[in-house]
Amino acid sequence: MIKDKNIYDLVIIGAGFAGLYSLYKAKLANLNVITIERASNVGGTWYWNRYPGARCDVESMQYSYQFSSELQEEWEWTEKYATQPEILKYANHVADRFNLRKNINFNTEIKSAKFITDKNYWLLTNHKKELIKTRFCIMATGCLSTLNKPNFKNIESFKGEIYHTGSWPHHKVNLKNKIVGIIGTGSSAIQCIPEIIKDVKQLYVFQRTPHYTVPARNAPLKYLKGKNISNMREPIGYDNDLFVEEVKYNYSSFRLKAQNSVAAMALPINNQSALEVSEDRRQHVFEDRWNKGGVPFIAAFEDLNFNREANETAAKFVRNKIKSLVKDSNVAKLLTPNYPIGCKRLAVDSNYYETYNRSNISLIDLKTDPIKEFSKDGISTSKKCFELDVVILATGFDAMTGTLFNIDIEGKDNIKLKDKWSNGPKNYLGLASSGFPNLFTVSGPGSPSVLTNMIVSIEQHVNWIFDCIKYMQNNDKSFIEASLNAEDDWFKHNQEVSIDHVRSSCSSWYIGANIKGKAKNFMPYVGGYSKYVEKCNEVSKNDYEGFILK
Ligand code: NA7
Repeated sequence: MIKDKNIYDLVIIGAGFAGLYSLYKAKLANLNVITIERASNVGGTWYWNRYPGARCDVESMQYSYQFSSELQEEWEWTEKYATQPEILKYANHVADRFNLRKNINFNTEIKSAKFITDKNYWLLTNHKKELIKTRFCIMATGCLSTLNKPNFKNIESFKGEIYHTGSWPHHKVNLKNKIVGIIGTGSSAIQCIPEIIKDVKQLYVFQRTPHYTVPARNAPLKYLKGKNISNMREPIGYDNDLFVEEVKYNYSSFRLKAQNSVAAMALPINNQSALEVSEDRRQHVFEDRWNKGGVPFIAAFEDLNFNREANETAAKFVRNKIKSLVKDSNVAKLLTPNYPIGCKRLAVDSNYYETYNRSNISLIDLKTDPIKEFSKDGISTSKKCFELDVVILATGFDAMTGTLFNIDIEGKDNIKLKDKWSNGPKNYLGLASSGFPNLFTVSGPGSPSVLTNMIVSIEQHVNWIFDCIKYMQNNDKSFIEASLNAEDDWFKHNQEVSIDHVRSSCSSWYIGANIKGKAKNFMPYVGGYSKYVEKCNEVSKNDYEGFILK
């Protein structure tokens, strides 16, 4: 790498899990590196999403780094699904344990990034208009970090408090005895509602589309703690009877199972089709998965994601559960989705449906009674005015591209990323986009990212990027750019694999449908994590085939 003390080797944008691991790798490689983070501390999405009930829907023994066996060994998760505060504590622990903080500029936002072709560096500008030069840039900016704040008429006139689940305040929000309205019924609302109902006087849930959710069956993790460890079992993941020590004893084989899977998670696998078993057997398998809890429900049979008839058997099972759990049949009907299960991300909850049996909750169906406007006192729908003390927007994110577009990124020949991607994000392997040399995205569009266990995907991307930088150093290269052909082929492949997949069967943030005017393309790579990794490895083995190196 050409040394010029005014030019960083690498600038990493973001100090969430992708940014932290990138920084760790950069320091290991002795690069002159700085990380820039708009928040006042590390954690990324877990720094911002502090709403009541926020927790990960991937089990904590899997949603954790594996690059350091010491870290893996010493960290003790307390619950099967970690809460947001515990995950944030973990991110802070990682930052301290690996001495990462001194290379992070907090409270700093990058506003623009311009590639200076003749000098072969990126010129970044922060919110204070300071300039930063760097050879390489890693966008560790997260997939769900730009809020979707729908433009409700007169929202600014509301005199009560308004919060968004995705940027919840750091102080405790007092909802005791308040009349609260929550807009949205995605994963965030599904986690939040059963928590806040305990405090509020009355909760109005404004629902546009019902969401499928399965019970988490969260529980404290079990520790043997000093007892004699003999006959350690082989862990498969989501097994409620396992002791943490058993997982740790076999951690590498547990992690390998995740590596070889579709979603980068060790899941109990069933290779049967839902259609080749008897009705009794099918119900038994669904019931068993429902009782054990979590996302393995959608892997109950191997064809739920591809065969609509098979998918319908699972959807019907959940619809029947809603009917049996929600006492008021009209409410149950409104909570029942009519599209394939697993299209929108399957939510994982604790007593979501049961919460609708409480006396202080009302469900408003925005399909038949849409929001007309806000007033100083609350929300008016076409049929009624709701006086509210607090409004919670659980309306999600401008996912995957929103945060990249918030930075004015300009590549070679004055191409802006926003213009290049105006018909949807196009890049090679989700790692780099033609026209934007020496700039990598971690778990961006075009990679499995949000369809997988994110920490595993992040580590794979970051490892690939640093292997690539090392290869460039060893081969005297200072310029890498995805070729147009390679990215066209990858984009085509991406769209092809998504056509028959259940994820394409409804409107969701995966295709940008939640944001007005956003191009509608399937953004994450749905072809499966292990296949994707194989492709990445093949590319690097073949001297970065599909990239132009100079
Ligand atoms: P989601 O899953 O995008 O959910 C947002 C919810 O907000 C969803 O129910 C939307 O209804 C609703 N929404 C969005 N805009 C509006 C307007 N204008 N009016 C009424 N309702 C609206 O976001 P989450 O934060 O819950 O979860 C995001 C991810 O975080 C999740 O997938 C996990 O990966 C973790 P819609 O379904 O669009 O009709």
